Amino acid sequence: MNFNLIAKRLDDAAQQSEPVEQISKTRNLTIEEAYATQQILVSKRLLRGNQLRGIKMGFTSKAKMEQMGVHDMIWGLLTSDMFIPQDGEVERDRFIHPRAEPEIAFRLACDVHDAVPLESIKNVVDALAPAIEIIDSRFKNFKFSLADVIADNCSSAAYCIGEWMTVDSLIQNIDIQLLINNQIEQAGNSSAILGNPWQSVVDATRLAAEYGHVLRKGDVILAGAATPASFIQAGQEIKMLASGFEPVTFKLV
Ligand code: OOG
Ligand code: MG
Repeated sequence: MNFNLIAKRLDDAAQQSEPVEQISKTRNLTIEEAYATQQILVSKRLLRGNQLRGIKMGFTSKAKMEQMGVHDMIWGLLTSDMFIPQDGEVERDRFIHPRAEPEIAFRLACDVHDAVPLESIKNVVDALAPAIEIIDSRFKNFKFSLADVIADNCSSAAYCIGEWMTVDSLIQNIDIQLLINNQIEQAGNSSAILGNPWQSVVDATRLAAEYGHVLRKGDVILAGAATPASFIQAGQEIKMLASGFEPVTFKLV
């Protein structure tokens, strides 16, 4: 099966909310091949008129790596059709087996072509915000190898961003909770994200530069979840609380 065919299968799976077998059951893609497949997959979304909105980092915390059984940082692309407005609603039927996880979002102040070190990372970011990501693996039973999940655009499905705050807002060592219908589902601390969520932005710029992906002013970077993800169902209100920030919330309908 060529990359284009794999990308088409994954794109159809997402469009039809029907899971597919893991690629790794029949073919072991290298990491480079998996990212090449991801590119083709995302280009299909762009051809339908969607726009690139930034990137999401994955497996930047031990909690997430252990939950999913993979052990390397990954990155995927966010597109305009994935955006859920704050206090908005999103339909359950758009997804196969959606899970929600608490995230921290960063917004780029300028185009970024090169890797940016930790010392100067705040110069390229103009705002940060609490966020919730919906991940929805296109593979059966939400099971995958590292190459599988990369090819599947890192399970990207939707994201909701709370109120943007200045870059001086404290995001290191803050408590984070994911609530479903006002019950605490997941609790963690932002320092679980690579010791410091800013490090995830540093790694995002490094990986984007390595793969020749230019990050644009206004692009969003999701730093990766600090806690495991929770399955969500129609009728639920999903909320993220981070100390010092306004809550972010949406409904799955
Ligand atoms: C892959 C996406 C991981 C994160 O925040 O670590 C991710 C998955 O768990 O299906 O978004
Ligand atoms: Mg995530």
